[in-house]
Amino acid sequence: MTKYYLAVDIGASSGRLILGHLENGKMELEEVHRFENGMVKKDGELCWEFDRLFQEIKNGLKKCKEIGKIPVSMGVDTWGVDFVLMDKDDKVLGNTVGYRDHRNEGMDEEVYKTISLEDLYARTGIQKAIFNTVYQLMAVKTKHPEYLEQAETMLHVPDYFHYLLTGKKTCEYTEATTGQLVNAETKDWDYELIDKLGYPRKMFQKLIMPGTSVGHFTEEVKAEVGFDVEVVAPATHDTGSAVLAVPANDDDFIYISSGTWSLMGIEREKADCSKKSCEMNFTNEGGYAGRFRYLKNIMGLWMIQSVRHEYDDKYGFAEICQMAEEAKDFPSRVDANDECFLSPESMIEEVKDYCRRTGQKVPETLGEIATVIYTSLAECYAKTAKELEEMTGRTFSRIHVVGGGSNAGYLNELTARATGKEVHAGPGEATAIGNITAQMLKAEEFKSIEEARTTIHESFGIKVYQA
Ligand code: LFR
Repeated sequence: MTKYYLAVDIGASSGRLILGHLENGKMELEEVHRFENGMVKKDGELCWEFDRLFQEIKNGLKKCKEIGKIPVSMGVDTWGVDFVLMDKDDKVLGNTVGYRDHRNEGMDEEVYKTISLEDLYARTGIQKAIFNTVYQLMAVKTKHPEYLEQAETMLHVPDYFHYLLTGKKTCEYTEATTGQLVNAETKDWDYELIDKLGYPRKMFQKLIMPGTSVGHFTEEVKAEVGFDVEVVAPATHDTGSAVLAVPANDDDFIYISSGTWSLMGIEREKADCSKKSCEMNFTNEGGYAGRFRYLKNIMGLWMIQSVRHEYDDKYGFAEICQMAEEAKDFPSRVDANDECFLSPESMIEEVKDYCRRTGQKVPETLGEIATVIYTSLAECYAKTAKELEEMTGRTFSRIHVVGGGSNAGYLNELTARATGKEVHAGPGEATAIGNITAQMLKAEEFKSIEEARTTIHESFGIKVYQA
């Protein structure tokens, strides 16, 4: 009997349910369901539609039943930092606001009244991003203190879906670290910090590590989807899952997990919470098996996704790449890490405006705009690679690009050229593969991460771009 494992991988722009199994020593994937995602405006706030997403998860589960492939286990991964607060009756308090909403503006200054940026970094090792949970909770405390007063439970997004599936409240470690409230040394909630900031201690659930069983389906879910299965937490932070699926076992490389964001960095045994690292704004996110992801957030393909959306999604990503290549000599560049690109009214106007403000030629066509974005991203990668080498005192000879963005051939070429390093692109479904891998490790289908990564390398085509 084939043993299937199911990954529910929900990113900021789409979600999917993917079954994985081993056959003749190779990992095989089968996508059973895919759906759109994105933040929508509600009462003037940018919100996630968790009810709809949960229905999509159940629709995907029903499809597993229909095709007769009931998995051994399943797990959910999503983006980081976002959460729900629930009251004593487990009712969600307020809107399910997403991290790009403007409520966080100015919340850094509010937090620094209690603890400085440097101290926050020294304790957590997490880079400053205005949307980290630590700042979002300050926005709740400032704007809706009644929610914090009523809150009994805080769950991050994957934990919330695990809760809806099983009725069990857990907080998975890798996702929790993104919020900037977990101590990098103890790998547990930093309760002292939580107390200082006036966030109710009781709402933080005990942390569990990836590979831990959460529980079985509730009676309602069982009745609706027609079967029961064990829910096993993967590295529920999508980047954590993606990096687990990087197809290499040496350490002579930098990875880029390329999706809505580009997360560029290396794996490390210990966090670097030094002042210098803080100044460079590198982060130490918690990973599978207690490893750290030392990386930088780069705005990434969000910029292209947003531009594409403004053209009513008329063109596919491959077409946009092609148009960019045709306009490849367009000279302007933007800082792909500038906060102005985080949540602009219009990405097209923001890119044009940036070029205008900085005295550069203003792009007009889709191809020109896309070329500005792609070349700027590649330059940002090159700068980040240098910074990583400076921080570690090492050099790295290649870059592994994993995730959906690894299909952007033109960007891979630009990256190889800008960094002077070989680019190895793929697998595109790294996040789902990493999610499945954590479940397979739990089930002892793999004996070690090394064995899993070798299998991943042998199972999925990897395209090499020479420097
Ligand atoms: C990528 C990601 C990044 C995180 C950002 C916001 O999908 O999880 O790692 O910084 O989304 O949560």
